[in-house]
Amino acid sequence: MAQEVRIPDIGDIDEVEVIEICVAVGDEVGPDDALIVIESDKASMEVPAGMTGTIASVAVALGDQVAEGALVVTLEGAAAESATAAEAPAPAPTQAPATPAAASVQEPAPEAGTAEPEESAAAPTQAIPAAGAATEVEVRVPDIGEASNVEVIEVAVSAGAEVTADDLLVVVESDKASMEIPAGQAGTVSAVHVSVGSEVEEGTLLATISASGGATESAASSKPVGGETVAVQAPGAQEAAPVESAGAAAPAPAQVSAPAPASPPSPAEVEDGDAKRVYASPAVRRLARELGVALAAVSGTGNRGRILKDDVKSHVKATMTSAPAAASGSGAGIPPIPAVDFSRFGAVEIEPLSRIRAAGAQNLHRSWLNLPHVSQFEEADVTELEAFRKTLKEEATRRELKITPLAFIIKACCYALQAFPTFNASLDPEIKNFVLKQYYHIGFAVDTEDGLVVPVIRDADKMGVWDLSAAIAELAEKARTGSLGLSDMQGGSFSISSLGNIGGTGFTPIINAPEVAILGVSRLVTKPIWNGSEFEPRQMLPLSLSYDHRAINGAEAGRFMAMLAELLADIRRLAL
Ligand code: CAO
Repeated sequence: MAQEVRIPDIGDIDEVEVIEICVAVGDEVGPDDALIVIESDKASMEVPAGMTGTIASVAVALGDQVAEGALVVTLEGAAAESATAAEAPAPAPTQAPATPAAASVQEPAPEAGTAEPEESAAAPTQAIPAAGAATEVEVRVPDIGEASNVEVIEVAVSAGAEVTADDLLVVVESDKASMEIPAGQAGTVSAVHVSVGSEVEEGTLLATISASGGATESAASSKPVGGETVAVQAPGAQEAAPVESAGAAAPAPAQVSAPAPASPPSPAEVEDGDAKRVYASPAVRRLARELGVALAAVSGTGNRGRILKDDVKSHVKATMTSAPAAASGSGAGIPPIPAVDFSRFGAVEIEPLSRIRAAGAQNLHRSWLNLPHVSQFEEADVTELEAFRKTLKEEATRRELKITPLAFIIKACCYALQAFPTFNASLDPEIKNFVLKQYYHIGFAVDTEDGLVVPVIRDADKMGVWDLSAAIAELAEKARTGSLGLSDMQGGSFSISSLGNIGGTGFTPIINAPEVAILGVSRLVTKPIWNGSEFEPRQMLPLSLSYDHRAINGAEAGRFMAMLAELLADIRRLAL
């Protein structure tokens, strides 16, 4: 037999608005599943099914104004889980399962409890005195119906904040409803007595506000707390009648109520101020917490800017999609570079990055963000090396090879890496161990039309200069014809980026992580070098080493580079 689910007791409110419909005909629901979300001007509340069954019809639409007892849905095959829900005799309103939710929709009555209502009832209080006199006002949790312990899920102010009566102080949430508690009093927040996660109940002190005159007068229950402290229950119905002070001589405690906004906050109100006020149902807040989403960052597409579940999901999707950009732009809290419409400034053409360039960009940025880079500079006197290299040119032609400084540099690097094993290493992910490689696979950057690639010469330490020259030529050719295999680019233990054929006096290459160092080579120049008695023209090769400072310290880098310079200055040392 079909069962009807109706709007439960919503306290003194005549009508509330349907702001979310969570089910459709045919949906299977359980007792705790929300059917709809309704909202008054201060609180939103889910109406749960209260029983298990299949939705046969939905009797409300978005935006409907509904009153207690209004039909929400009919359920087929309903198995009553709660007596109140199952009974549901029309036209009597179906009572939702007794949850704090129902109560929390109830607007707090002016006379409802402060911390010690009985005293306030007995003790007459006085309205706030003349404008300009600073008065401490306590803001307490208003009547939240039957809910005994609700959780503070948002604290919108901190000590020192200036607030108006309508400004949000905290948001509390029970299982089924969330409720915003406004300041109720203009002034400066002197102290906030709760934090996110605090469990509060009616009367719990939330904040103290130093009100400087002009507070709303009210006869809502209050109690003198001593000195100039007064109590305010927020949100309370307005009540203008001031009552007499108990103590004529003492600074007059006063009674303040929080004027209720006439209508739910507009999107503008929701986002007013620095701390964005979020406007979302408990279910949405719960979802956001589960997904670790800060609701303040989500744009609401619901009525009046309300954040819906779909908005939270879209936000997560958008964040995930932009993850590479985040990693390369905003991941670890790095603010992204805003998108600019350059066509405003002149004609532009969009050219997609090649696959190699796009992948390279990710790798480079990942390394840049993860590794603390330091660069060490050195100049090697390669006059003798260059003279020797020239003598080899003829033989190189016979061998159909080109012999460049790079082959000697690779040879010298292998030698220095053997002397400094931590340069031929990686750090383990926990940064607890060096992984010292017993092989010397040297990568070298090759500039291709599609972008930068880094083929690897395996066991470079075992090769002579001719073999190295052949390997450079072969791999560079493969790189430029796009025929490098994966294995040609894997396993490097140290890298070299040579711009010597292009120019430049020095640069800071980015480490090819998880390697810990990379050598940059710039264009050699003939310079006057002081030999002790005169300036002599010498061919100087600018070298730069970028290293991961977690793995290598500055002194080690200095020694490594000094050794490299010595080796290149006198390549006979490579034979030692
Ligand atoms: N100073 C002066 N001349 C140099 C030099 C240097 N440091 N290095 C090379 N040269 C000369 C060579 O001797 C050669 O001239 P000769 O034929 O007269 O001897 C000429 O420059 C061209 O050399 P090359 O480029 O053909 O050969 P290479 O071994 O120096 O470099 C390769 C090979 C593949 C590394 C290079 O072609 C290349 O692609 N470099 C770009 C690397 C790059 O883009 N790095 C930036 C990466 S971002 O960090």
